Order: sequence, then structure tokens, then C-alpha cells
Amino acid sequence: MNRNLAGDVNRLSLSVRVLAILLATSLAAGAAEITGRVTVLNKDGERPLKRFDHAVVFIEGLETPPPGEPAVMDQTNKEFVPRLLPVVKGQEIRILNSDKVQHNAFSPHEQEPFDLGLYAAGETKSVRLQALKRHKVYCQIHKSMVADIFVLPNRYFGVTDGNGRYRIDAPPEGGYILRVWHIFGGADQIPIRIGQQTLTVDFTIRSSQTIEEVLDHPGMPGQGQPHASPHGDAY
Ligand SMILES: [Cu+2]
Repeated sequence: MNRNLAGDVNRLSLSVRVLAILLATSLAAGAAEITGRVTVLNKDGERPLKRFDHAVVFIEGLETPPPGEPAVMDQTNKEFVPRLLPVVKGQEIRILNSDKVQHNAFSPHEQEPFDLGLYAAGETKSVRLQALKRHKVYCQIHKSMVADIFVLPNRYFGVTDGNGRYRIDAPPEGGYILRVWHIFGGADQIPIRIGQQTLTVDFTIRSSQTIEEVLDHPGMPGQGQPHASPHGDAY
């Protein structure tokens, strides 16, 4: 390749890259992202927990229809997986049983309790929820099984990894409240304005359960939680 041609190719590839960037920017009704890190402290606020996963960061001030695809929670090795399942209001929630033993899934939520009854091995059942925020889920057969389904008004949310990092992809521009909620009760909120730039928001939140509860009873509900089927069924 002679020098001139090489220069032309380089210029061409440069303008293709510039074009790609311009195109991305022009499609940017929500091309930005929100990222950051959530630090979760124990109840007295003095020590961080060992892991910062199981927090959800979400925006309020906007409603979107539920996605067509279901949110999925498995029952495997006598645990609900994931431990925290964020869903959009009205979205199909599929709860399945991948274990060889029987399970059950029920929620004692005040406004919107459900009980999916007994699960045979391999069975799948569905539920849709309208009431926002936390719905605790238990298995009547295995008292150590617990999960949280967290119902959100829109699809713009992210969950933290073990290091507390989260990311919300392509939220629409505008002014909103950014909120965080963790399964041990820590929560916080901050007003944000989403433009075309990536927004970085870190949170430090304090648990409402003591760390002793967390360490002694991993996966157990907080003290004083009722653990009866909402319909009074015996299993
Ligand atoms: Cu079970």
C-alpha cells in the first residue's frame, strides 16, 4: 500500500469513527448511564458488611410498561436464587423448582399476599405483582428459604455486585429521584438530573438489621417476621 493510499484509509476510518460517535450521540435520548458504588454498613454504622450485593438502585418519577419477558427466580439447593429479584410492576414472575425435593413459595405481603402452593420437582408457576417495593418470599417447607421480590415502577434499575458496583443503562433524560434499597433494610435517595453524560452516584447506607442477625442466620428473615402461610394452609 503506498503512503497516500494508507493516509486515505486512515482518514476514512477516522471519519467512520467520528460518524459512529455522532450517530450514538444523536440517538442519545437516554444514551447515558448511571453508575456508582453502594457501601452497606452494619446497623450501628461503624463497619461495612463483607459483601455489598443484594442492593437495587432505581429511579422514581417515571413509569414504563413491564417487559414481555418474565423475571425468573429458581429454587435450587434449598435456596431462592436470586436472593433479591427486582421486577417491573405487572411483569410476569416465574418461580421454578429445580430441586428434587418439594418446595413452596408464598408471600405474606399486607396488600398483595400470594401462595403458589406445593411445587413438585421441576415445576414452574407464575405470579404478577402491582404493589411497589418489597415482597418477602418464603418456602413453607424450608424455614431457612427467604427472598425479596422488589417491585419497581420502571425498567431503569441496577443491582449491585459483591463490590457494590451497579449500572443503570440508558435512562431517559430528565429529573428524577435515584433510590437505593438493600435487603437488610438500608435505603437512601438523592435527586438527580439525567442528561447525555454518564452520571456517577455513590451511596453509603446503614442496615436496619443488626450484623449479628446477618451472620448468625444467613438468609433468615428479620426478627418478628410472621412465617405462616397467608391462607393458613398446612403443608
Ligand atoms: Cu423449600
